[in-house]
Amino acid sequence: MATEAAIEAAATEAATGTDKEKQPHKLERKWAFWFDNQSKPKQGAAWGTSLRQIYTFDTVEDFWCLYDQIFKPSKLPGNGDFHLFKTGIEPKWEDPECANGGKWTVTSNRKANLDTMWLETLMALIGEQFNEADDICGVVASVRQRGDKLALWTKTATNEALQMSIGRKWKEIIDVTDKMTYNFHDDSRRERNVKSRYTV
Ligand code: MGP
Repeated sequence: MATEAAIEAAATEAATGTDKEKQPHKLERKWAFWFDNQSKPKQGAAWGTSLRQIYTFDTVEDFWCLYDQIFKPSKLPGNGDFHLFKTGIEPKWEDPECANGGKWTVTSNRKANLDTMWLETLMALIGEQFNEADDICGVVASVRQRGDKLALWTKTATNEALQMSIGRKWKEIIDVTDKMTYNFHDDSRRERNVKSRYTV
Protein backbone atom coordinates (compact mmCIF):
# COMPACT_ATOMS: atom_id res chain seq x y z
CA MET A 1 0.00 0.00 0.00
CA ALA A 2 3.00 2.27 0.53
CA THR A 3 3.54 2.20 -3.22
CA GLU A 4 -0.03 3.25 -3.94
CA ALA A 5 0.51 6.29 -1.76
CA ALA A 6 3.75 7.01 -3.61
CA ILE A 7 1.97 6.90 -6.98
CA GLU A 8 -0.70 9.29 -5.72
CA ALA A 9 1.90 11.63 -4.26
CA ALA A 10 3.85 11.69 -7.54
CA ALA A 11 0.67 12.34 -9.53
CA THR A 12 -0.33 15.22 -7.22
CA GLU A 13 3.12 16.74 -7.40
CA ALA A 14 3.13 16.46 -11.19
CA ALA A 15 -0.30 18.10 -11.40
CA THR A 16 0.36 20.91 -8.93
CA GLY A 17 4.05 21.46 -9.56
CA THR A 18 4.80 21.05 -5.86
CA ASP A 19 7.65 18.60 -6.26
CA LYS A 20 9.90 20.47 -3.83
CA GLU A 21 11.82 17.40 -2.76
CA LYS A 22 13.07 15.92 -6.01
CA GLN A 23 13.40 12.38 -4.62
CA PRO A 24 12.00 9.78 -7.02
CA HIS A 25 9.22 7.61 -5.57
CA LYS A 26 10.48 4.05 -5.15
CA LEU A 27 8.28 1.11 -6.08
CA GLU A 28 7.99 -2.03 -3.96
CA ARG A 29 9.96 -3.98 -6.56
CA LYS A 30 11.72 -3.69 -9.91
CA TRP A 31 9.82 -4.28 -13.17
CA ALA A 32 10.79 -4.78 -16.83
CA PHE A 33 9.08 -3.79 -20.07
CA TRP A 34 9.50 -6.20 -22.98
CA PHE A 35 8.59 -5.99 -26.67
CA ASP A 36 8.01 -8.74 -29.21
CA ASN A 37 7.67 -7.68 -32.81
CA GLN A 38 6.17 -10.63 -34.64
CA SER A 39 4.96 -8.44 -37.50
CA LYS A 40 7.81 -9.55 -39.75
CA PRO A 41 8.76 -13.02 -38.54
CA LYS A 42 11.91 -14.44 -40.10
CA GLN A 43 11.12 -17.61 -41.98
CA GLY A 44 11.77 -20.66 -39.83
CA ALA A 45 12.73 -18.59 -36.77
CA ALA A 46 11.81 -20.20 -33.46
CA TRP A 47 9.22 -18.50 -31.24
CA GLY A 48 10.87 -15.93 -28.99
CA THR A 49 13.68 -14.85 -31.31
CA SER A 50 12.15 -11.36 -31.62
CA LEU A 51 11.35 -11.06 -27.89
CA ARG A 52 13.44 -8.38 -26.14
CA GLN A 53 13.64 -6.87 -22.67
CA ILE A 54 13.68 -3.11 -23.33
CA TYR A 55 13.74 -1.24 -19.98
CA THR A 56 13.75 -1.95 -16.28
CA PHE A 57 12.53 0.57 -13.70
CA ASP A 58 11.77 0.87 -10.00
CA THR A 59 10.38 4.38 -9.59
CA VAL A 60 6.97 5.91 -10.28
CA GLU A 61 8.56 8.66 -12.37
CA ASP A 62 10.39 6.23 -14.70
CA PHE A 63 7.21 4.21 -15.08
CA TRP A 64 5.18 7.23 -16.25
CA CYS A 65 7.92 8.33 -18.61
CA LEU A 66 8.23 4.88 -20.22
CA TYR A 67 4.48 4.35 -20.38
CA ASP A 68 3.85 7.74 -21.92
CA GLN A 69 6.66 7.65 -24.46
CA ILE A 70 6.55 4.03 -25.56
CA PHE A 71 4.49 1.36 -23.91
CA LYS A 72 0.93 2.03 -25.06
CA PRO A 73 -0.64 -0.90 -26.92
CA SER A 74 -2.21 1.51 -29.45
CA LYS A 75 1.37 2.18 -30.63
CA LEU A 76 2.01 -1.52 -31.31
CA PRO A 77 2.34 -2.86 -34.86
CA GLY A 78 0.06 -5.75 -35.89
CA ASN A 79 1.11 -9.02 -34.18
CA GLY A 80 3.19 -7.06 -31.68
CA ASP A 81 3.29 -7.62 -27.92
CA PHE A 82 4.23 -5.48 -24.92
CA HIS A 83 4.99 -7.16 -21.60
CA LEU A 84 5.42 -5.87 -18.08
CA PHE A 85 7.05 -8.57 -15.96
CA LYS A 86 8.81 -8.69 -12.61
CA THR A 87 12.55 -8.42 -13.27
CA GLY A 88 14.19 -11.84 -13.30
CA ILE A 89 11.17 -13.52 -14.92
CA GLU A 90 11.16 -13.95 -18.71
CA PRO A 91 7.73 -13.88 -20.40
CA LYS A 92 8.13 -17.46 -21.65
CA TRP A 93 6.60 -20.80 -20.64
CA GLU A 94 10.20 -22.01 -20.29
CA ASP A 95 11.06 -19.61 -17.47
CA PRO A 96 11.17 -21.59 -14.19
CA GLU A 97 8.75 -19.13 -12.53
CA CYS A 98 6.25 -19.51 -15.39
CA ALA A 99 6.72 -23.23 -16.16
CA ASN A 100 3.93 -24.42 -13.82
CA GLY A 101 1.81 -21.37 -14.43
CA GLY A 102 -0.92 -20.15 -16.70
CA LYS A 103 -2.73 -17.02 -17.76
CA TRP A 104 -6.04 -15.19 -17.48
CA THR A 105 -7.00 -13.72 -20.86
CA VAL A 106 -9.34 -10.88 -21.74
CA THR A 107 -10.08 -9.76 -25.29
CA SER A 108 -10.76 -6.23 -26.48
CA ASN A 109 -12.16 -5.01 -29.75
CA ARG A 110 -11.36 -1.35 -29.35
CA LYS A 111 -7.86 0.13 -29.23
CA ALA A 112 -8.79 2.79 -26.66
CA ASN A 113 -10.22 0.11 -24.43
CA LEU A 114 -7.05 -1.98 -24.65
CA ASP A 115 -4.92 1.03 -23.64
CA THR A 116 -7.19 1.73 -20.65
CA MET A 117 -7.26 -1.88 -19.43
CA TRP A 118 -3.48 -2.13 -19.89
CA LEU A 119 -2.83 1.04 -17.88
CA GLU A 120 -5.22 -0.02 -15.08
CA THR A 121 -3.42 -3.37 -14.91
CA LEU A 122 0.06 -1.81 -14.89
CA MET A 123 -0.90 0.53 -12.06
CA ALA A 124 -2.42 -2.32 -10.06
CA LEU A 125 0.76 -4.38 -10.49
CA ILE A 126 3.33 -1.71 -9.67
CA GLY A 127 1.02 -0.40 -6.92
CA GLU A 128 0.88 -3.93 -5.41
CA GLN A 129 -2.92 -3.97 -5.38
CA PHE A 130 -3.22 -7.76 -5.66
CA ASN A 131 -3.21 -9.65 -2.35
CA GLU A 132 -1.74 -12.55 -4.32
CA ALA A 133 1.05 -10.39 -5.86
CA ASP A 134 3.66 -13.10 -5.17
CA ASP A 135 1.94 -15.45 -7.62
CA ILE A 136 1.85 -12.93 -10.46
CA CYS A 137 4.60 -12.95 -13.13
CA GLY A 138 3.38 -10.10 -15.32
CA VAL A 139 1.00 -9.00 -18.05
CA VAL A 140 1.09 -9.14 -21.87
CA ALA A 141 -0.76 -6.89 -24.35
CA SER A 142 -1.14 -8.42 -27.83
CA VAL A 143 -2.40 -6.83 -31.03
CA ARG A 144 -3.95 -9.52 -33.23
CA GLN A 145 -6.18 -9.51 -36.29
CA ARG A 146 -8.63 -11.81 -34.49
CA GLY A 147 -8.91 -9.35 -31.62
CA ASP A 148 -6.50 -7.61 -29.27
CA LYS A 149 -5.99 -9.15 -25.85
CA LEU A 150 -4.40 -8.87 -22.45
CA ALA A 151 -3.08 -11.84 -20.53
CA LEU A 152 -2.13 -11.90 -16.86
CA TRP A 153 0.50 -14.59 -16.23
CA THR A 154 0.59 -16.35 -12.87
CA LYS A 155 2.83 -19.01 -11.32
CA THR A 156 0.78 -21.76 -9.69
CA ALA A 157 -1.79 -22.89 -12.24
CA THR A 158 -3.09 -25.85 -10.20
CA ASN A 159 -4.05 -23.67 -7.22
CA GLU A 160 -7.62 -23.03 -8.33
CA ALA A 161 -8.67 -20.94 -5.32
CA LEU A 162 -5.67 -18.66 -5.74
CA GLN A 163 -6.20 -18.23 -9.49
CA MET A 164 -9.92 -17.57 -9.05
CA SER A 165 -9.12 -14.89 -6.51
CA ILE A 166 -6.60 -13.24 -8.87
CA GLY A 167 -9.06 -13.49 -11.79
CA ARG A 168 -11.90 -11.87 -9.83
CA LYS A 169 -9.66 -9.05 -8.63
CA TRP A 170 -8.30 -8.41 -12.13
CA LYS A 171 -11.84 -8.30 -13.59
CA GLU A 172 -12.75 -5.69 -11.00
CA ILE A 173 -9.60 -3.64 -11.75
CA ILE A 174 -10.16 -3.52 -15.51
CA ASP A 175 -13.94 -3.22 -15.13
CA VAL A 176 -14.81 -6.18 -17.36
CA THR A 177 -18.17 -7.94 -17.20
CA ASP A 178 -17.60 -10.52 -19.97
CA LYS A 179 -16.40 -14.01 -19.17
CA MET A 180 -12.65 -14.37 -18.62
CA THR A 181 -10.80 -17.68 -18.95
CA TYR A 182 -7.65 -19.24 -17.49
CA ASN A 183 -5.35 -21.56 -19.44
CA PHE A 184 -2.45 -23.67 -18.19
CA HIS A 185 0.84 -23.05 -20.06
CA ASP A 186 1.41 -26.79 -19.84
CA ASP A 187 -1.72 -27.40 -21.96
CA SER A 188 -0.67 -24.71 -24.49
CA ARG A 189 2.74 -26.36 -24.80
CA ARG A 190 1.10 -29.63 -25.83
CA GLU A 191 -1.66 -28.45 -28.16
CA ARG A 192 -2.73 -25.26 -29.89
CA ASN A 193 -6.47 -25.04 -29.17
CA VAL A 194 -6.51 -25.68 -25.45
CA LYS A 195 -9.58 -25.93 -23.26
CA SER A 196 -9.65 -23.32 -20.54
CA ARG A 197 -9.44 -24.61 -16.96
CA TYR A 198 -11.11 -21.83 -14.96
CA THR A 199 -13.64 -19.10 -15.71
CA VAL A 200 -14.67 -15.92 -13.88
P1 MGP B 1 0.00 -17.62 -27.96
O1 MGP B 1 0.65 -16.77 -26.98
O2 MGP B 1 -0.74 -18.79 -27.45
O3 MGP B 1 -1.05 -16.79 -28.83
O4 MGP B 1 1.13 -18.13 -28.93
P2 MGP B 1 -0.86 -15.73 -30.00
O5 MGP B 1 0.55 -15.26 -30.08
O6 MGP B 1 -1.90 -14.69 -29.86
O7 MGP B 1 -1.18 -16.58 -31.28
P3 MGP B 1 -2.54 -17.23 -31.70
O8 MGP B 1 -2.47 -17.19 -33.17
O9 MGP B 1 -2.55 -18.63 -31.16
O10 MGP B 1 -3.65 -16.40 -31.15
C1 MGP B 1 0.92 -18.83 -30.12
C2 MGP B 1 2.08 -19.75 -30.38
O11 MGP B 1 3.33 -19.12 -30.13
C3 MGP B 1 2.07 -20.99 -29.50
O12 MGP B 1 1.27 -22.02 -30.00
C4 MGP B 1 3.53 -21.36 -29.50
O13 MGP B 1 3.86 -22.05 -30.69
C5 MGP B 1 4.24 -20.03 -29.49
N1 MGP B 1 4.50 -19.57 -28.11
C6 MGP B 1 3.82 -18.64 -27.41
N2 MGP B 1 4.35 -18.49 -26.19
C7 MGP B 1 3.88 -17.57 -25.17
C8 MGP B 1 5.42 -19.32 -26.11
C9 MGP B 1 6.39 -19.58 -25.07
O14 MGP B 1 6.39 -19.00 -23.99
N3 MGP B 1 7.33 -20.48 -25.38
C10 MGP B 1 7.37 -21.16 -26.58
N4 MGP B 1 8.31 -22.05 -26.80
N5 MGP B 1 6.47 -20.91 -27.56
C11 MGP B 1 5.51 -20.01 -27.33
